[in-house]
Amino acid sequence: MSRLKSRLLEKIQEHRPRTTALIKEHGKVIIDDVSIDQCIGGARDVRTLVTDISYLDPIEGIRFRGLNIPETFAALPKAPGSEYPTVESFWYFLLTGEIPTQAEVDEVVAEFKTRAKVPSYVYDVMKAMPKDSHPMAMLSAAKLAMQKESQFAAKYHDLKKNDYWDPMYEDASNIVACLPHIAAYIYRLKYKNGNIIASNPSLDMGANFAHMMGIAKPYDDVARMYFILHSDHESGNVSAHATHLVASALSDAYYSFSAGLNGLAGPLHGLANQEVLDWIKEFKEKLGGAEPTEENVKKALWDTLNSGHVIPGYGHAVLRKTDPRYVAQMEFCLKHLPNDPLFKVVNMIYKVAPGVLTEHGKTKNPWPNVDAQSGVIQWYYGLVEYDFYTVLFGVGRALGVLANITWDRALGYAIERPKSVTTAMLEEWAAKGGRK
Ligand code: HAX
Repeated sequence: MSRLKSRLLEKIQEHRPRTTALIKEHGKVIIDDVSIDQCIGGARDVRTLVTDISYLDPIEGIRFRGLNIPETFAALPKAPGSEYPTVESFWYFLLTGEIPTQAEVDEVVAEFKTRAKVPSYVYDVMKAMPKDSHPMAMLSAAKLAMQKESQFAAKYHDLKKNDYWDPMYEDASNIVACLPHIAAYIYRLKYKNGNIIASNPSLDMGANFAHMMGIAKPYDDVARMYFILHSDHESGNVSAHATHLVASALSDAYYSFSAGLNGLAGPLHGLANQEVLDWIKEFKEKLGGAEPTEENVKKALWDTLNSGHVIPGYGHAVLRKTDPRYVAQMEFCLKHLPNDPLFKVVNMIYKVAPGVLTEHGKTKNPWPNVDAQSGVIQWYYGLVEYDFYTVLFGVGRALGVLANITWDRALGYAIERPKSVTTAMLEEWAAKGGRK
């Protein structure tokens, strides 16, 4: 057993009595109540999920295993000559909650190379899809096609519930290791005439992804930063929740993660990074060569709102301030591409949009989220095919959601089944002032 897996097992064994005690000794303690607007309005703020992988505070933003973004970047071992930690070190951290030593990271890097075996039929599935298929449909189809590789599906009949986490961990690790290969393949197949670049087994995940994409340094660090930043946002967001929900039926990690990707592909969720670039492109076309100014940005934002659409990259279901993932990427831009014209437009939108959205008066959070900034960096390094951006998000998101469902199985979380009510019931309880 690898050091990561045996450490994970120790952590699971330490953790199990806490979950058992909560259910057995404190199971009936009330932690929340639910109002009609939460019931109709997407269960916002209703506390009915448990995860220890990450926690999202409305003001402070994300903490991965207790560390905020700068703390996470500072604490984890870096790739040689790199500003950012390896993705492999972050995977170890998400699974165990511990900062790995360099030797432990090296072991995961080596292990991922043996796991990164994408069967040839998966490439055939992607090749067989229509040329104009969305890259997210290709990514999801590739993952779903690989389901027959699932160790969980093959073994669970012969296992006790306490051991389910083991093949789940194996599947999760294999998916994480294979994803950069599949993503780079989609990119080169779709946008580079199928001119595929073979993997370089001497590189860590971030560097190998940059290599397979055909993008020079420091794109290796961009990849590491991007995958880590997009990994997790506690388990209530659509992609994490969809993955968790499907896994709760004991569906394996391939089925579950493919479902998560399908949710990520929605414009209110991960596809927003594509929509942001689309919005900027349309805005620039309308300017017809004129320079962007705060005035014309403001007018374009109002035009979008008045046509009944959302401003992509702004607002959040939980956050009530600028997303720290936005800030982390902005700091990267300030260091590496401060004079980039697209970065300047994005900054101009940042200056104007919160005021416009506040005046518009609908959104609870007028500040930017991760997706408002992420495309700029990709564009700067030559990745201008922006319908690919959500695939990058998906590769990162795998880390969080797959660590999460491995722990779901370890702690024996139940099949998810919230209760539905009818409109007539809500009307009756509304008239009585509550469900009495
Ligand atoms: N532009 C215009 N209106 C907005 C808005 C925005 N950026 N954000 C929210 N609103 C509107 C909502 O559409 C809603 O209007 P209705 O009452 O007419 O339905 C109202 O403000 C209240 O919404 P809210 O409570 O503030 O926000 P929600 O929790 O319902 O939704 C969303 C959160 C992220 C979906 C929302 O802010 C949005 O649509 N943003 C734009 C799309 C986007 O950037 N999505 C990515 C979010 C981050 C993420 O998940 N990345 O993957």
